[in-house]
Amino acid sequence: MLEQIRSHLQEISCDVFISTHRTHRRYLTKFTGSAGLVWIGLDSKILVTDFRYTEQAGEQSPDWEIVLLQPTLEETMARLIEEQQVRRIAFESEHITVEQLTKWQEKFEAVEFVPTKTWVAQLRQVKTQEEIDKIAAAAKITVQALTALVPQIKPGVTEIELALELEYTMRRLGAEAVAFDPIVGSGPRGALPHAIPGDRKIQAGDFIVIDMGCVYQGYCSDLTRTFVVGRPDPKQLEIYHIVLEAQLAALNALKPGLSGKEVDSVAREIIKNAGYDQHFGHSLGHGVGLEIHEEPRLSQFNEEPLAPGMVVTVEPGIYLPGWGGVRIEDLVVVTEEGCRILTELTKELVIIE
Ligand SMILES: [Mn+2]
Repeated sequence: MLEQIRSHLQEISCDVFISTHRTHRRYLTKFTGSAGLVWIGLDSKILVTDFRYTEQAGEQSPDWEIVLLQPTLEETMARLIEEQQVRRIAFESEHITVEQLTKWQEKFEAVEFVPTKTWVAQLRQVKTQEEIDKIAAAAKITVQALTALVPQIKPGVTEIELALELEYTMRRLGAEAVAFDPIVGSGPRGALPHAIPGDRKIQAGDFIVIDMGCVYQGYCSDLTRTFVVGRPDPKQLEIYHIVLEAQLAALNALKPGLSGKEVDSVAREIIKNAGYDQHFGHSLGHGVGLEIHEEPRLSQFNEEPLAPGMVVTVEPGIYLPGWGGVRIEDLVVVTEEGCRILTELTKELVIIE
């Protein structure tokens, strides 16, 4: 991946690419510390970090030259700029504050700071086998935790209690953290796509949307299922099966070469033909990796072709204010022929008796 960054550097006549973004730093160097600067020159690769982390950086990033940050980031950069005779520095305009940039420009008057976007985010879209294995392990923990929760879903239990149980189970199964606070939306609250679990008690007749994920060795997972408490009524069955049909059709269609927009459209058409397109107000899916939401998007705004090794969610939903909602989400890896589901768990409507 350094070759791509170096070729970008040559295209815009820069000497160095720098990044202070934590996730990018981890992706490029494997260093997990909370502070540091990645410095990639045409023939140098340096990780600048402070006293707290130099030993850890040496262990995690043995192929990188580790430079001690001292006494400040700017003083350390000044030494590197001098040593390497740097004239033009490429920086990440999406991740550097105006204040930081102004400080650099004032301190290094002879250096030109050139804004760049998405170089690392682009690289991160296609996962290595090692990354896919970690995401798959996170997905497996997530599936196990939700499976273990099902017998505990019953009238009288609150959304908060269910969310807490999920967090605890995922950690106990080996997750290092939750990827995001679990979403548990019961009854009418299921109409909020990102419902914050509350004191509401589960009742007979509820649909319950549960959306959850964990982090395993830095990598995230994402899974949603919708359950019904007691016998579903005809409207619940209708909505559930429209969402399921849309989800299965998108999974079936998903393959390299199709754009995020095309895959989104497969699901959106089905929901539209059923008359509920106004109630599917989010995109079909998103990339998952070191971050829970990353490129590529399965949305009307992504016309880039998908490629093998990308990991995305497929999560159509229908949300009816005052009534409730249904979302069904799987995490998949794009393969040569189509896609492989990492969150293997039934999608038949599970009826909680
Ligand atoms: Mn998701």
